[in-house]
Amino acid sequence: MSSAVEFDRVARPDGWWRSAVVYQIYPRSFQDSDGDGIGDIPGITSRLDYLAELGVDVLWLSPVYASPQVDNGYDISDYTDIDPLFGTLADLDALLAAAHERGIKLVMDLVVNHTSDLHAWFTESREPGSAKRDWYFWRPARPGCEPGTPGAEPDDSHAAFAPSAWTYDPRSGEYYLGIFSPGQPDLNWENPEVRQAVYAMMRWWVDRGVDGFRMDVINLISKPEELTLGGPIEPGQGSLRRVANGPRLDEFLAEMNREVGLDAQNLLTVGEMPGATIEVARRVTDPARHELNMVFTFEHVNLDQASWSKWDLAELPLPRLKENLAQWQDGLAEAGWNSLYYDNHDQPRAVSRFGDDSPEHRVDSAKTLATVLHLHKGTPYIYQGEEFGMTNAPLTQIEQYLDVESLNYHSLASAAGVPEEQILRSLARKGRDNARTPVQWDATPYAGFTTGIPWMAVNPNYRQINADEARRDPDSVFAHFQQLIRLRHSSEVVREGRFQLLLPDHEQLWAFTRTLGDEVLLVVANCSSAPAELPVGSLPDLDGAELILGTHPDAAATTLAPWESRLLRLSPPR
Ligand code: TEU
Repeated sequence: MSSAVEFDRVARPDGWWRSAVVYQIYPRSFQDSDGDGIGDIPGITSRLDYLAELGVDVLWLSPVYASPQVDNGYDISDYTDIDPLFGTLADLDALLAAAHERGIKLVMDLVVNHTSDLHAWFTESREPGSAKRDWYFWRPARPGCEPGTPGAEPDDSHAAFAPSAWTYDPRSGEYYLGIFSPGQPDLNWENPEVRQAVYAMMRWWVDRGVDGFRMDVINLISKPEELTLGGPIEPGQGSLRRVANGPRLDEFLAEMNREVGLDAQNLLTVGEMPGATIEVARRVTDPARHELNMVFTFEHVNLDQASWSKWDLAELPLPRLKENLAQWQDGLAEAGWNSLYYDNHDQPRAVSRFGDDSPEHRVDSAKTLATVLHLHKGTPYIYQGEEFGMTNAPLTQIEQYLDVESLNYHSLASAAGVPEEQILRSLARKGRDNARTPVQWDATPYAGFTTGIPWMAVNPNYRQINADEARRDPDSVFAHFQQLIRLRHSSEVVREGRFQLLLPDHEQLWAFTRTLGDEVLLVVANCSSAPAELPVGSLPDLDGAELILGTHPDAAATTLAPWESRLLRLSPPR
């Protein structure tokens, strides 16, 4: 690997990430600079002033490493080089320096549960008897079956994005494990050589000046001893649930922390953990254990489904969503730390999923959802475009879908006889493609994202919904996010105050307090598209309360308008 280039590092005082707001960039859809229709690193650098104006502290970059793009970069073929699609290492260094100049930190996406099948490690591992054979999971065909014939896979597990988690390799006559897809073979973390190679790569990025890592499906790296994933299971999340939170997870994370100096250098670490429970999160984020700072839970984004297949749609009553976030607040109140998010590159747009993206209510519901999330305790994550209320895209035909997960679901469900309109309904509501349409910068062609033809169609509502319009409107969603970010920076009670859910069963109102010493903040939010009466008797005394941030001017009315929210500072106890 080339020598590290010394960089001026921005200060990273102890626990700095507890008062930070992180902004996730999905580079492919953020800003194109060279007209090829695909976002790139120089494009991100050109938008740093916008991000500084928003006020965010950290950028999380989805993968820009060398990759054949089977899963849009979550299949890495070289961890220490940049894919030409996105630019060069020099471009990345320039972005890092320019971000640091603005006091903005940069966190890389670490995808080390698996590599690409084109990674040199895997190419070597494919050779029977090679020194890297044990860097991946290889198994013989099922007993009594001819290798390479249908049904000869070691077991019947599906992959998240492919019919089988096992792929036959004629080179050795054996099968390798790819929990996500054949293009993403799982690394064998039981092998210390694998772990040390990952740690060396991480140190290389730290020496280059990055400020931390978002760790992709990091709770899958320790897999159950007996690897058989069991019988036929639902496509998608099924396999993950069988291999998550294995017996050596804490050991590996603590070793990584030690070997890379994650805590020693005050790096931000957030582990994406499908299938993680509060108990796992409390352990992993307990500062005394020196594993990770925080995790991404999936519980709240798996509630609007009738089974553990995300495509099996279900309505989500507000009390269930409130309850789940409150459980995580309570579960990590004494030790550990929450991350706070609604959407990312894998989830549909928040305002369409949890809010009301109609022209009448989109702005207020985007603001109110943001107030609720950012006033919980933890580190908030903003996904590109969320800050000005970008919505799901009008995806009505399978030809519009590009994501490997969507296309795999369509293929499997069609083969299983699921009606096309039912498949398209599920894709429209939950497909990852919703989050991957180009960022809508302004009302010029292709929303200012590219001067070429965008890799994915721009949402046609870009003329009404774009960053330029939002920045110029003092009552925009963008302006609301700026205020929320400023609050987090300035208010100790927002950062550290104890959380208490109120009105848990109310179907419209989301209400809670944050308390630190004598200071009590109250959030009361109407998360519905109908007016809601304030149950004054069931709330703290509002007499003398001060409106800190609201969506509507009249903060004294006893009826909340649709999607009206109020952040109030209660008068101190007399
Ligand atoms: O996602 C982890 C994961 O569980 C995904 O299957 C996600 O839950 C699903 O797509 C929801 O619909 C991470 C990355 O964020 C994702 O983009 C990658 O595809 C995946 O890991 C494999 O690296």
